[in-house]
Amino acid sequence: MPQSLPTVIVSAPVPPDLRSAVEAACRIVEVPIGERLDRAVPAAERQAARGVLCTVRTPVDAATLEALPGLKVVSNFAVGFDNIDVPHATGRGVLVCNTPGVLDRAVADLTMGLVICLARDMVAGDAFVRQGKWQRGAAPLTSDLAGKTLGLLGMGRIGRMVARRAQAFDMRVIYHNRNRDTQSEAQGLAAYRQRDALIAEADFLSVHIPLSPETRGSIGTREFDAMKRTAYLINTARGAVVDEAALVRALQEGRIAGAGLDVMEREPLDPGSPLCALPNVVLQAHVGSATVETRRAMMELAVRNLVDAMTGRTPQAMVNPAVWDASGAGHV
Ligand code: 8YV
Repeated sequence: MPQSLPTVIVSAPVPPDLRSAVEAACRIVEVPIGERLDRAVPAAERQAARGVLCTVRTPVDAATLEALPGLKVVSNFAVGFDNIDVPHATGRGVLVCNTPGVLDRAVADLTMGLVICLARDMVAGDAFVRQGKWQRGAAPLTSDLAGKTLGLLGMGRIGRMVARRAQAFDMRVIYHNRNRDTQSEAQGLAAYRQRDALIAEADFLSVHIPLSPETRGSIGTREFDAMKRTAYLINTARGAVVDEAALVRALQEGRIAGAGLDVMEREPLDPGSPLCALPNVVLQAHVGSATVETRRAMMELAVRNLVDAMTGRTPQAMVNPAVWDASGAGHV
């Protein structure tokens, strides 16, 4: 008797050709993006599900994991995995995969875009032209990037990619990371600082740390008070690592110069948010990785991770590889 294909839940924007690659090895149950799987998936399909392919908008928390008792693999269409309760997944023998590496350049590009936008006041500059103010005189002067200090809070793949770009703009680059990146230091890419020193010294403080219980709200009043009044905060990582209410207060009171934010505590951001009323803030809609090329590379990796795990091949990018090591090719 032919063996039936394993069931996978797909809640992600998979293009047709990659969907065919999944369908060659799996039976797909489609769920709208962002729906809770423990509510949106019928009971029989929840029992049958062995794999999940989802975006960061799908919570894979304890309740979801309990509701999918046969689950073996979650392939996240993202490098971040704060939507997934990884310790709980590991405890249940569920392998978690993500998409590191392929989005570093796109996120680093956006980070530098925000730095340039703030230093050169480009949003105001655009309005200056459109509103005809140019007819009455020259636009206000702005600031050079050269010679300014970029402080990278977090020196992983993306942090390093930002450092490379900042060097090309003749910025001084300093970083803080839990573990020292001696290779980057030796290459002259960035100099190490203690966390407090980094925050006090940076003209642009750019966040590149993952969201975890330890980092949630870890950049707040204390940090904003320690920053230069002329400094900017850039966040292309996760909104919730910043205490957003404290950030709004610091911006409103002029205790820091401004912020460039691609991510917020709650997304999509409510246009009534005080952030939207602040002229010294540049906002983006969580688009760090949102280029055609990068999203394609992310989806190829996410699909490959899923199909590999479902067919007994070691996936390229595992968050909790111990789960795979424990069960190997017989995982599913
Ligand atoms: C989003 C991201 O996940 O990779 C990450 O961690 O935050 C982004 O790339 C993207 O919206 C894809 O869902």
